[in-house]
Amino acid sequence: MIADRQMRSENRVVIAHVYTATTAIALGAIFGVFQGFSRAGAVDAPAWFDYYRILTLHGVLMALVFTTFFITGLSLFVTYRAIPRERALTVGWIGWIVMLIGTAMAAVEIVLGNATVLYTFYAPLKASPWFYIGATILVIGTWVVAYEIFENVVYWRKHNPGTPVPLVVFCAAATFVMWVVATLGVVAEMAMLIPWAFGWIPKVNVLLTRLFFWYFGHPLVYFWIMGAYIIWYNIIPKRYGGNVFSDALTRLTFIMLILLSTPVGIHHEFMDPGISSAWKALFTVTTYGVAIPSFITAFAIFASFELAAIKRGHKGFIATVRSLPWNDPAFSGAAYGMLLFILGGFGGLVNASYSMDAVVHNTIWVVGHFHVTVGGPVALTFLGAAYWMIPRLTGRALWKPEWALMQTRLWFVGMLVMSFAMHFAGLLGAPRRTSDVSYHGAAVAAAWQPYMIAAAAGGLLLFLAILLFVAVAVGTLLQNRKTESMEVEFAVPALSAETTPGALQHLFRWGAVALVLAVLVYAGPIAELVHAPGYSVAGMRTW
Ligand code: HAS
Ligand code: CU
Repeated sequence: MIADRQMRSENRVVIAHVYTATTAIALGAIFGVFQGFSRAGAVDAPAWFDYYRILTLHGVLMALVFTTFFITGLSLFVTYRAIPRERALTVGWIGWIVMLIGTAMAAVEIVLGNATVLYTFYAPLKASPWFYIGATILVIGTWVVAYEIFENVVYWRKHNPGTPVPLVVFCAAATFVMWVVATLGVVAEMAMLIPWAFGWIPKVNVLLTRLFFWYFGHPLVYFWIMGAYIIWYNIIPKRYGGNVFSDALTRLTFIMLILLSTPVGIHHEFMDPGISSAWKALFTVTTYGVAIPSFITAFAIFASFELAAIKRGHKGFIATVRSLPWNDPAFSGAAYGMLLFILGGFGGLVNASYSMDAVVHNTIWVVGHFHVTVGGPVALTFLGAAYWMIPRLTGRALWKPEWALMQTRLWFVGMLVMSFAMHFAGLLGAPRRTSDVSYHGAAVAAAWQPYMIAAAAGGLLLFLAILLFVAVAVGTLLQNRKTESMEVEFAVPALSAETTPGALQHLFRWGAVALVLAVLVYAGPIAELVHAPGYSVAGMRTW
């Protein structure tokens, strides 16, 4: 049994990460609901705080800050609980502080209007160098957290020779192995952007910076979904009395994600010039490859539902679904997230085809797609998991669990309405990232209007859901009612992990293979772009 004092100190580190995430989602939601209303033509951005600055803040806070702090918090939490030991927490705290400093620097620059470059910070849009430096510091902070998790894996292996690393820690560590490989791309990009933003070099190769961005940007989205998968595989089965379907299959899924998350990024650049179609075809193939671990996950999760239902004497699809604990907010958050991901996965497979992407690229369809991926399975699973974590971190009973449940339902409906509307409007040609889509009353633009109003209505439900979430998260801190138990249990497979083949227990070696694979796949496109200096420009501020 690890000492209470030790556990409390660990919890404080995790609380710092998780409540930073909560702050980010609360602020991001305010900017988000504005987006919806602005698109529907119901409000206008004030001249002193333009539409694109608000969009940048929304994207950065939700996609980069909320997700990252939640995943670092979650991963530290599961690692600390699954590998109990007396440990110093200096590294965990340093990680948080460094991440926070980076975030604050980037956020200040955006608020001041020096970095209205949206969350993809594409050149030739040129932000203040301090924005790029802040973002780099945020990434360095995540490496510190990665180190903390890896150190615990090494510790486990040293003290438990021959025993596999606990599955939940394996999943968290795999997520960070993938992340380290992926973030090398953003570091390469920053090495180009920072000197350029300072004016030390006159021009930057725009397409090369975009390529490095997407080398990082796609695995970034898988970093988010792997955070949700950690929860789906290891935490959620306990909510319905189930098991991990298979230890080996889970480890295989995470290893496939380590290998295949990075060499796919050019599927975001199908419509970009400078990269030849042979490379684009290769990236379509790898993109369909990275969908496989998600198909495996869909199978494994439902199989686990079904086995648990059979154990309780229920048979068949409907009985299985009905036997699930839909009134438990931790479960319902994840489960509604899974349902949204069916649509998100479908849209992703559409995008991955060059010819279909030509129809939807840069339309609001893509915005619909990422709201039923990062905003659906990822964010909703995280919010649900927060209802499970917060009492176990603070020792306090959840304040207003019925609000928590209502939050997951509102979010599900809001996201469904908003994303469907965005998908359809996108098919009709409505662009993304555009402040005024009225096009002087053109008939085609008028056809988008009803969808924009539906999207705004969905967005409003999402905003209300966030208010409920923040109320529960903060209310739990303020009230003094103790929780019944702070016990943390992770799902176990029906079969012992000992039967899992040794090759599926490596982490760092697969990370090395992933890096080699990424270099191989990207070498050709990089060589092409290096030889295309025609895309070098001085940069501009369009705001
Ligand atoms: Fe994507 C664009 C392709 C998955 C996020 N994607 C984006 C952007 C974001 C994003 C943010 O190929 C926009 C970037 C920007 O700003 O420009 N995406 C894919 C593909 C997949 C995919 C093939 N995307 C994700 C995930 C994301 C995410 C995950 C975030 C977390 N995406 C693209 C492409 C583009 C793109 C192109 C560029 C488009 C363009 O033109 O710009 C796949 O890997 C998806 C595989 C998923 C599945 C679904 C499995 C379903 C599961 C649910 C299980 C359900 C159960 C039922 C068990 C095959 C696991 C439960 C039942 C109950 C009753 C509870
Ligand atoms: Cu992608």
